[in-house]
Amino acid sequence: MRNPTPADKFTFGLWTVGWQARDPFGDATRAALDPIRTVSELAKRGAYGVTFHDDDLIPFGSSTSDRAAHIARFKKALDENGMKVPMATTNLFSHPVFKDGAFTSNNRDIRRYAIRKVMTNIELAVELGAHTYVCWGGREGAETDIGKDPVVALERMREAFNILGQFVIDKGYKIKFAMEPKPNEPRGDIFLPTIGHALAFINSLDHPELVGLNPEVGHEQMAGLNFVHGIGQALFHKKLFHIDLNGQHGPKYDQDLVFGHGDLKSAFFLVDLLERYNYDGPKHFDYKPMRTESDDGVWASATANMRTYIILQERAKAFRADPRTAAALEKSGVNELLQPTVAKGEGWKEIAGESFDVEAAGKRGYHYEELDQLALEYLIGVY
Ligand SMILES: [Mn+2]
Repeated sequence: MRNPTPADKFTFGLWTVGWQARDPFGDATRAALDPIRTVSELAKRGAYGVTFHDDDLIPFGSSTSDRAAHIARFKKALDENGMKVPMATTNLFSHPVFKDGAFTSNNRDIRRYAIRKVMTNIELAVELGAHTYVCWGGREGAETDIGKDPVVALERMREAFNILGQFVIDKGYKIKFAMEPKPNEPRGDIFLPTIGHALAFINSLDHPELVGLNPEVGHEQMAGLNFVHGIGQALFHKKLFHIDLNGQHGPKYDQDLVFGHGDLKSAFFLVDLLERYNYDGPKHFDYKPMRTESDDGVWASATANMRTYIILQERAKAFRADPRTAAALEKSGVNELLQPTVAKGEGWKEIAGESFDVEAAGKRGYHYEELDQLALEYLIGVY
């Protein structure tokens, strides 16, 4: 396989490789990583850029002069390593002030503070050249259904996105928002838990054109949903603004494994879909190196994400190019789905007047078993 290059547009959050591996049951197992080192280590391995939450770069509560110093040395590292910042986001979940949410906190002053915190970091994101601003509402939810009226909470969520939309319009910023759905964790239940919920919500905004999605593999799979279908719907609505790639083994806590290290078959079909539909945004890895790893394991896991994507890309391409695949797709009728159900000029009357041999059509086999096995053999490299 070839090595990753910036042309692949692989990006990593500072918080991913920088995760110190604190979990609900244990302390940190790794030292803090200086973002400057992260930028150079990732650049060395062929990444295109990095992304950040405000607090990843500028410790919460920093003075104005400290903030400026953190930004200056980060910018210098980006320049020296030719690394980009295509996306940024806000930490609205770590500080205790956000324990009941940010845009949907029951406390109005907290809601206003949260919007202000986002606006401050959007200014920095724009300065660093980002075109996407991710919004993950990790604490926007509840543990008890009596604690927050879900209809009213969505009203407040809409207010926040409308204000932020107006903010970027008034400032003339070329940045779009990408909502990241997640069903639960850290809250018992989170509002807008899936791609579908978020898509419906976006249509209720004053400027829906400014808001799309940043779906994450594990977040949909935590809810037992098919990520490939979710991405299919995001593409259908032209809302795939960004993507978070990682791995997850079905419905359980958010594992944030390396891409492909969960449901590998789903990862293969995902890459196939992204490549066929020419997704050209960043391929952003939002994962956590295992808690067992020391520094070398962290960088090995960063490389693993990129290698897995490229391997799956090469396999998917070879699979599609094989005449046996074309024949199997034909046999299964996959291409028949491309044909509109009604021809030009036809309508319900033509359908109503038709006769059809139901019994004969019901006898047809679709040969998906052969097709699926062929895909699997490509995936595991036996072809
Ligand atoms: Mn996750």
